[in-house]
Amino acid sequence: SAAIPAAPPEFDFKSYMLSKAAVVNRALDLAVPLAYPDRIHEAMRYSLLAGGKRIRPALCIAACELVGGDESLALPAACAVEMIHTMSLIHDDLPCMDNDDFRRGQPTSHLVFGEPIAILAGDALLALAFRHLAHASSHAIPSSLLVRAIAELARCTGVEGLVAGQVVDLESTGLEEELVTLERLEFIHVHKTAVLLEAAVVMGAIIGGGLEEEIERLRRYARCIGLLFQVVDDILDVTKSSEELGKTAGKDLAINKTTYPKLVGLQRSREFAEELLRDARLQLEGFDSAKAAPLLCLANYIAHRHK
Ligand code: GRG
Repeated sequence: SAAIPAAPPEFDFKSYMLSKAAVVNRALDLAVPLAYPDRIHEAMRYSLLAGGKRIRPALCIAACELVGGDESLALPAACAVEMIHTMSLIHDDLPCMDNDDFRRGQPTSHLVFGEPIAILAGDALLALAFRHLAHASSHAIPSSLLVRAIAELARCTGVEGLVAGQVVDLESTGLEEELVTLERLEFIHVHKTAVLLEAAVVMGAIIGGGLEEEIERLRRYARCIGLLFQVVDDILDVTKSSEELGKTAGKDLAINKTTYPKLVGLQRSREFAEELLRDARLQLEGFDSAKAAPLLCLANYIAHRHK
């Protein structure tokens, strides 16, 4: 479509993502060695190494590289954000939350290890994220920047971030349909999804030594693609559900939950997604276009993915 910006033709996005994922996977593997007590370490590794798309680590590294930092500088922050993401998925899947049986193509942690160990694996990953960030980066990065990055990650994880999103989401389940307003839906999406993408990008920009103005522009970019991620997810939910209706009678189908298409219709949702993509691209315009290619392609990928 005409709305899709042309990324520099020489930039190979797929190879970029695969190579970043490989680097991150290796670092995550090393960050959680098997040790006593075995079961908890196995549980941490089970979820962490299950093969997510590693979008957040890629965003973190790409932002760092964009402002002139090296991949290796951003790697501990990239791993930390993936640890937080993974722990939030483990807790989200618990019977007391979403009660899901599958995640990243395998049975959920609590089904394999039992609820107590799944909860503790989440807790351990939460603590490890900050330990890993503080420890692994301590020699290469000025401590003032590192402290800023740590504060950013903490804010986006806690009661101003993921936790707030989850609480409002839980409070919205079972509410009368008309009480789930666009405002409430947006609050949930921004806090459950956008904040961690924001932390990933902003940490990368801080650690890479970005100027204040660059950090803020990248923060705005991240907020756009974060919300975009969920709007597209909602659209896919609806389009997938109607395709699969009749095949599946699952609780995951969008018919049971509030989505953008439900509130504003499919057409308006698609327009909103295009607006968010345009806004995200706008934030990248001040940067060298070759250097901004990874973040540009990541935005396009999030907008035009099919699952
Ligand atoms: C953070 C202390 C703390 C507790 C957890 C449960 C909870 C609070 C928050 C829920 C957060 C949640 C599950 C948000 C959904 C995020 C989301 C968009 C997941 C899908 O991300 P992808 O597609 O997944 O990047 P992969 O598997 O590829 O990494």
